[in-house]
Amino acid sequence: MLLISASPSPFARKVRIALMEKGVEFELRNEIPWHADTETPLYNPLEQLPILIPDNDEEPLYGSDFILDWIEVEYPEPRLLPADKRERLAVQRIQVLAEGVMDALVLSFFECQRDHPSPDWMARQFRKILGGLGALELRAGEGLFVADQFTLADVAVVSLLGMMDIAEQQEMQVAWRDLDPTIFPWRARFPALARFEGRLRDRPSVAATGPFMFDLRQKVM
Ligand SMILES: N[C@@H](CCC(=O)N[C@@H](CS)C(=O)NCC(=O)O)C(=O)O
Repeated sequence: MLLISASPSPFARKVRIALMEKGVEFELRNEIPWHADTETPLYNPLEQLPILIPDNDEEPLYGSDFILDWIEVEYPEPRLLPADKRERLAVQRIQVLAEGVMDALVLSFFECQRDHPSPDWMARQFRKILGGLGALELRAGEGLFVADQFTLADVAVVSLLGMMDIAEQQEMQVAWRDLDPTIFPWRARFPALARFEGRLRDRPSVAATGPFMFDLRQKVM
């Protein structure tokens, strides 16, 4: 099985963590989906990573949540979605929040690549990032997100928080600080999320998938 991934991508990291948790072997190929020579459009008409290419003749899979659903069906153990339907909905609620923040983060990152970023657009995405992280902060207890079981909720939030580290190291520092000087360090602004990340940091699937920025050499915006 081949996973086409991008090294900083929180969407791809979710899939990597899920495959590792289930002990599924896969080959990892990192790509930069914005470069002209990327193979991304060969497998995904939406031109986005991650893409999972199963070993059999099945079609390539894209859309990280759909890939996670597929993995849960094909490799049910250990479960990353609780059997209890209410707990399952609780997991999905956290996934929606974490992934909404990831989307706003990516939009914000690319707006910063423009010669003249739109202040209104930046402020709008930033509000979503603060709002989403604030909502997750309120829901982060002192254990895992839902019940006592490591689930796709934890996978989504820990992947998002890795992206916050990248944002803190990149030019988002400047752009976001102008909007709210208290955003960084994010661990001080969102202490419950910081403690959550600390509890999971040494888990093998989390430790092995730490994100790092790629070298974006071609102009995107
Ligand atoms: N909803 C998609 C989002 C994936 C996504 O935004 N991937 C980024 C990399 S982090 C990408 O490939 N972007 C290229 C593009 O949108 O053109 C998913 O969950 O897989």
